[in-house]
Amino acid sequence: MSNNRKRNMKVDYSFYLVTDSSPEILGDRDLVQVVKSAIQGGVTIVQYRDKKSETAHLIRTAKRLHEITSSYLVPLLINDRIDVALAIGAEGVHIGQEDMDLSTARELLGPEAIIGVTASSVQEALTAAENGASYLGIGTVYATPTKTDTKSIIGTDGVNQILDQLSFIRYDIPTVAIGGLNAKNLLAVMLECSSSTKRLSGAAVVSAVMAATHPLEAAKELSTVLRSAESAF
Ligand code: TZP
Ligand code: MG
Repeated sequence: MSNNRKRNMKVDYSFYLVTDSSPEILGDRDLVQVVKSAIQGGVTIVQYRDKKSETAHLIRTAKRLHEITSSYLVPLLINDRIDVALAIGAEGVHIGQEDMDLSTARELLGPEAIIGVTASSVQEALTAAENGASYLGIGTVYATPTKTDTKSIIGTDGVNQILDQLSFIRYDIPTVAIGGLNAKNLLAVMLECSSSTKRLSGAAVVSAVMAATHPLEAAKELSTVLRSAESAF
């Protein structure tokens, strides 16, 4: 994608899909088709997350995903792998606390790239914000079978501690909650994590869309919930 096209892409973090290629979640379906349906259902930003496949497979799949996401003007981020993002010209990356450090990633990807960082504590959030993260993925909100190696289940209290501190020192950085979110609990989470001074920019899901029998319908339902949360503010 050309740099101009990237610059014109306004980033909408409201409905953030993280992919999962494991057979338990994806079954025998085609990842790209599931992502396409999810975008048609309202997903606004996509992270390609695959911790198992080899580099050549990651690059092939990321290229296919990028063709689809670009055609809907939806940004594509790559989990962990700055090299894969560079290879296919993705809009950015998402990195955790154990991945490449933020400033090195920023040097490699440039000022326009979207670089998201996972934060589970106030300290992690402030450090990432100070070092130029484009947005924060805050969680894990609730325990989830999708990511069992997570150290930190922080609940909505933990999310609120981070949002309160960011707002206290007036950091205006987009924030997305992640972990165990679904159509049943999403509205409550969005409302619990908002006040007159703070608000989540969006919610990220894996299984609520990727494991759904009908990803388009599942995405539509979540999108409706997110819109009703927005209109409640
Ligand atoms: N990071 C924190 S929790 C999580 C990631 C990638 C997985 C969330 O998966 P699900 O299925 O939406 O609970
Ligand atoms: Mg990572």
